[in-house]
Order: sequence, then structure tokens, then C-alpha cells
Amino acid sequence: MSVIDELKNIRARDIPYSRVLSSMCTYPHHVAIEAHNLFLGTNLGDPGIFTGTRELEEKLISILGKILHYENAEGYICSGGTEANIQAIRAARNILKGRNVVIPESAHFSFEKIGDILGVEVRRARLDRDYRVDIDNVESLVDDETVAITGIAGTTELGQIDPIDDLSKLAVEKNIPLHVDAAFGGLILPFMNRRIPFDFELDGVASITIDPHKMGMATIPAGGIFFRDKKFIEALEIETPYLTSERQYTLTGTRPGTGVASAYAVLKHLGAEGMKKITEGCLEKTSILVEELSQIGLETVIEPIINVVCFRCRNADRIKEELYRRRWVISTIRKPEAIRLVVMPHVDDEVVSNFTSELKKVIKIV
Ligand code: 0PR
Repeated sequence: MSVIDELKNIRARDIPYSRVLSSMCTYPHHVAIEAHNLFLGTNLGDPGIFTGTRELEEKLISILGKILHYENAEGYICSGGTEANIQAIRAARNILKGRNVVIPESAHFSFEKIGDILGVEVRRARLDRDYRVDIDNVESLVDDETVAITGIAGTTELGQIDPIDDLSKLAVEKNIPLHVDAAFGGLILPFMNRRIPFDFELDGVASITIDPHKMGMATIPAGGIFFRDKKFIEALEIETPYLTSERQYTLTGTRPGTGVASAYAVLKHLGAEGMKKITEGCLEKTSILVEELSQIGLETVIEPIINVVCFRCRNADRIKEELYRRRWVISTIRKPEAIRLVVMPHVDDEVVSNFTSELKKVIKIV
């Protein structure tokens, strides 16, 4: 057997996305795949060699900046939301030189890594009844040593949006940067009919995480970090004496251009109208799931705002396990006990119908 045949066999053991309702990633768009292949092997870690790829990154940064209501935003395409969050807090820490960061209890686990790597204390603010961060609690946790406060636009578990406008006002009042983790929400909120301000149009927002490899249908890895003020990027710079560039502000050294090319291709090819259609499709399928599952008595934890939805139910973990035995992947959350579904572009009518009929069977057994 040739090595390629061996690889094909191994790859066939992966579960196809058409049976996955737990993931914030999806099949890359077909133009993303073409673009990725064209830029295979490119390395933005040495931009003096990959001058074209570097120009493309600048174009993409300006497109994403526009989407985030600030065309002149500074940023770069990184390995994902984790790196973006690390870099945002690292830049704020380097500028403000304090020792703690205030985040919502609902923040992604990447903030645990941040506490460990940067040696800052991670203070977790309570959530209100709707699982949005409690602004009074955030305020009480802020002190002279706080380097940043954080809000989430699309929480990993519930898809909830924190009150970013209130956090922004608090940030301005206290003169502390507000970092918005829109790793997931950043490429769905701008394309929804309902307008929820979360980006640079709010004065206090200093940095934003936005990941093309999630709702942007780019190839993995493609994360994004954006700053309002150039001094944040400068606060990350180190010297790289023997390279084609004199300085580097990225966390990784060698850095693929594939994510840049694939993210750019999707946004250019689909345009705002195309992105709106994809968004509408995901929201419509989310509503269908809510409707279908309400017929078997399942209630949502919060009314879904984006394409993430959790249903309260007993034995959530057993349901998840039984579904997994049948090669369906969902996830669960602990507080409150619930099953969690992420309705990505691969969740089409057929997936919805196959999944709901399987779930109904599993719930009867469990
Ligand atoms: N911030 C938020 C709000 C996130 O939801 C995530 C990841 C991150 C930051 C970190 O992003 P990276 O994983 O790109 O570093 N959210 C997903 C999660 O933890 C990531 C994911 C995606 C996990 C697809 C599994 C999967 O199949 O659930």
C-alpha cells in the first residue's frame, strides 16, 4: 500500500462534519481550498521573501478592519483565538504593567493559559441571569493593577453576547483597554439583521479577536487579532536582526500564508451579501432545531442570539455518549445541565432532519 493510500484510510476514520454539531469549525469553503493550495508553503514569518503574501495580509487586515468599523485597525492573522487572546492581553500588560485581567466567568479556557503564560491573575466576573457578564461585578474587580477587561461577543458555550457597550463605557471611565473576544461572533454578528454593537465603533474597545477559521470558512489555522492603536502592536515587538524584517510582533515565528489567502478568498468571493446568506441559513437552521426539539419538551437555556443553542435536559452526558456511539457529535455544558449544538454552515436541512430523528430516539432510550 502506498503511503497516500495509507493516509486516505486513516483520514477516512475521522468523523465527517455532516455528523458534527459540536464544532465551531466547518468544511472550508471551496474557494478557500483553492486559495490555500496556491499559498501552500508560504511563510509570513519572513515577509521580505513572501512580499506578495504580505501584501495580501495587509489587504485582508483592511477588509476585516472595515467589518469591525475601523479601517485603519492594526492586526495580523494568527493561529487562532487562543493566540489572539494571548497577544491582546500581553500587549495590554506590556503597556499598563499591571498584574491582573478581569474576564467573564463564561470566557473561553484560553484565558487560563493566559494567566499561566503571562503571570497575570485572572479575575472572573459573575454572570447575570441571562449569562451575560455582570457589569457591577466587573467594576468591583477592577483595581490599579488591572491591565484589561474582557467581554465576549459569542460565548463558546451559549453563544451569548456580553453587554459590550456597558463594558466599553466602563473601560473609558477607568482608562483601561477593553478586549473583545469575538473569535466566533466576529464573523456572524456583522452579517445579521439584528444589530448588536461589539466592535471598534464603541470607544472603549482596544482590541478584538476574530477568527476566519470559524464562521469565516477559511482553512485552519486562521485566527485574527486587531488593535485600535498601533502602540499595542509595538508593545509586542522584538528585534529580529538577521531576517528580512527588523522586528516581529507575532507570537509564532514561522507563520502560514494559507489562512490569509483562504480567508481573503472567502470574503472577496462571497462579499457581504454572500456572508449574510450563510448567516441567515445558520440562524434559520438554529430556529428549526429549537422548534423541532420543543416538540419533545426541550427548552433552550437562553433564546439563541447566534447559531449556538443549548437545551436544558437531564442526563445530558449520557445522551452525548449514546449519540457518539452512533457517530453523532454534540457537546454538553454543566451549568445548567444542557446539551449544546453549534449550527455551522455544514448543518443543512438533511443534517438537521437526520440529527433530530436520531436525537429523539436516543432521548427515549436514555
Ligand atoms: N475564544 C472563543 C470565544 C472561542 O470559542 C474559542 C474556541 C477561542 C477563543 C479559542 O480559539 P482557538 O481554538 O482557535 O484557539 N472555541 C472552540 C471551542 O473551544 C474551538 C473549537 C473549534 C473546538 C472546533 C472544537 C472544534 O471542533 O469549543
